[in-house]
Amino acid sequence: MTGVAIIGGQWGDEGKGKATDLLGDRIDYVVKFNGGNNAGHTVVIGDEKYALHLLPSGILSPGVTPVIGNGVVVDLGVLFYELDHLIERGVDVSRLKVSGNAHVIPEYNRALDQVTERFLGKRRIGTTGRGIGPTYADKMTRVGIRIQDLFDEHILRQKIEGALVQKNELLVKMYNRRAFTVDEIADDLLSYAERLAPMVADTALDLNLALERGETVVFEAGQATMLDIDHGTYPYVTSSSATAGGVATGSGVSPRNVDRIVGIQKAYITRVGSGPFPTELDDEVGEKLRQRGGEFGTTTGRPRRTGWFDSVIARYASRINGFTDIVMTKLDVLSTFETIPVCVAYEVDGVRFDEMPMSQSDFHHAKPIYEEFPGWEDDIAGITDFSKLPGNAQSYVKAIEELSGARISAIGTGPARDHIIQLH
Ligand code: 2SA
Ligand code: GDP
Ligand code: MG
Repeated sequence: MTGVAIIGGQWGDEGKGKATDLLGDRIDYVVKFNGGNNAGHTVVIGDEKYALHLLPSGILSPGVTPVIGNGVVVDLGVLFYELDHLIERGVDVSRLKVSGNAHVIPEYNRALDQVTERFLGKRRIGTTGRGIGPTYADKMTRVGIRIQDLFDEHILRQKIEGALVQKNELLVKMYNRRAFTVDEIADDLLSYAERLAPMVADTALDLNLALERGETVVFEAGQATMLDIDHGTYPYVTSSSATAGGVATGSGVSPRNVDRIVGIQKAYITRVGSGPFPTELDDEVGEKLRQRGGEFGTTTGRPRRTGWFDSVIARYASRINGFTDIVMTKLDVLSTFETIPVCVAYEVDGVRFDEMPMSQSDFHHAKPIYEEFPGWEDDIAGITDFSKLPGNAQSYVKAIEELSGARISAIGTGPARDHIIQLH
């Protein structure tokens, strides 16, 4: 096996960081191919807890080369902040490679992200406010600034000047904010150039050569299928391709080289930010899930919305991504619930939908049709053997596998690295 993609099967925070970390000693490269510091991956190793945003979680595994691919948007201040924190804690970060084609997040895009959300009021997306959307918009309208531009000051200033014509118009006239100058943006970006230079590489070439040598490359998605710009609950999505399709464009590696596509899904489901959520539990049961699961944003600390497992979404994600297998995380969180409902289909105005409705209006009105499973009392935290799970937990996993459209290869039973049942 050479190329492995790790993809969120729900609305994010499924535990992708832990899934990547699990493969740690078998991998040579870990690539982030989409998103930026909106992501938040928490990895627990021994007594140490690491929260990573921009850096791929593979950076924690000795011997692995972490890569920030061309599809990522990079906040340079955050990049060096995260690197310095890891260095302080004794992590070797010297192998990090950053694509020269990745775009940077200039300060005006953070300002625009935040101010647009404020003006949207009730219609806001609930973004992380990190400037992700405006930076991808700039990339598409071809006024973006790339990492490689930092090494040609003349071009850099020209590009900033071009971008600021539009940005300042918006900021000042529309949102009553201050204008940015070319100098302040250029000075900020250039202040990172010297330290950044040795990390910048033709990462697409490096990854293709590694794959030709038969090395193992893991592609770690930020966000998830239901937040994907094309396949998610648009417009309540992030601005990048978080699904398996994004691996190729965001890293410069052919889809032919992705041999295994692992879907990560929790034993229940959560969402941060606005947007439809059929199985949401806006009550004390949802609060119990939030508390037991520690469901608070890794990046913003926002409480995550919680709900029962949604197998319509699971089947949809399996298809869109072509999951070869699924890692189910957080089964331990479901202990002590008397019954555990699972959404098997939706009902919209009297019509049953076994698969994702094509129209977003239907999805907004979808009512879950539940099948109920008996729960279990025992604490299963840290169990590593499937046969040691209570019978009802075993039946729950088998039912979810049946409904999800791909086999379950591992089950998470706690946050730590070794809190896992390996099945295949
Ligand atoms: P953005 O900032 O433009 O990407 O926001 C657009 C939508 O995407 C959602 N989004 C996320 N959802 C779950 N987890 C994310 N990462 C952090 C975490 C979130 C946090 O790991 O906990 O700390 O709040 C993430 N990043 C973006 C976002 O909520 C919007 O709905
Ligand atoms: P990511 O964005 O998909 O990488 O996920 P996050 O790191 O944002 O959120 C997942 C959270 O669940 C983290 O705090 C993990 O430490 C934790 N976690 C992962 N797997 C398990 C598990 O099997 N059980 C429990 N209780 N926690 C887990
Ligand atoms: Mg997360």
